[in-house]
Amino acid sequence: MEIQLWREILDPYVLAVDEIMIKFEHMKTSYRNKGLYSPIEQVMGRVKTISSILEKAQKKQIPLERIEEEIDDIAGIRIICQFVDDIYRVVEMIKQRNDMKITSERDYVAERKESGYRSYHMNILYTVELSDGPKELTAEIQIRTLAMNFWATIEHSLQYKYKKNMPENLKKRLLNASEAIVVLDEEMSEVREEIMDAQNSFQAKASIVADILTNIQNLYKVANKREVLKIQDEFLKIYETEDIMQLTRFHKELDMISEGYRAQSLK
Ligand code: 0O2
Repeated sequence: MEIQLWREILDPYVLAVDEIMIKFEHMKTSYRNKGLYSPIEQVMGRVKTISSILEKAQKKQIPLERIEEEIDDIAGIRIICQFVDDIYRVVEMIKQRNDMKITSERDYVAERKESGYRSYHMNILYTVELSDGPKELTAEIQIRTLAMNFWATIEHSLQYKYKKNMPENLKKRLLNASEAIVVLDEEMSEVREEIMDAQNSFQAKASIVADILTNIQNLYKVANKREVLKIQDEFLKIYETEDIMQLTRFHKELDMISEGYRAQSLK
């Protein structure tokens, strides 16, 4: 197939990956903006390379004209979570969406592959709007923890290096490592509440500080400069104490001051 034709085939998948990634990134930031823990830690995406498509087509004996129908991971999205429970929360979130129609799911977290690979796979139908109208295409979403991703990345490079001839002792070591990853994920889940508390209070503090700084910046436009400098000094003193209660109280007081100026400006 000519390069130009490949470009025509792959372009809609590039758009799909970009759009889907933005949507998941938005989910992540909307949790964080509310000062909440996000089950999504990281979002990645890629369109399969031409050589990788050809390799898969050859392996699965797919004729070139049926590539789009038969290869369902031309568009691939990877969602990385901190904890195993988060994987299932993300799965539920995807199921609630109207713009992603799930066609199949494979839970390699509950039942890992022979290689030791663990991840949750979902195939979806997604519609992109092109210059000549809408196009529905398939995409694969892989959802896994940071630890599962670490294992899969290393194993993938070794698979690439050895092709089908991975030495038996290396396969065994990878299986052992995969078991260690299961234990690591379980251990992390045990301390999940504590980790989440720490992260939640970090997020909450970050969101309060961001709000305070925006308020101070806006006050510079409407209030007396000396008064704003006094507020700013007070904020810095409270910030240094690292006392979240004091910071929250200051945040509320500042909100009232800003509200007062806003009301005055409307008169
Ligand atoms: P790349 O480079 O990741 O894009 P199927 O068996 O087809 O019904 P499955 O398992 O979802 O269903 O499909 P497939 O084609 O075996 O695997 C799809 C993708 O899952 C792979 O993409 C890998 O990303 C990942 N994967 C599946 N099995 C393994 C494994 O044993 N080890 C690792 N590291 N990854 C795996 P590709 O095609 O490898 O390409």
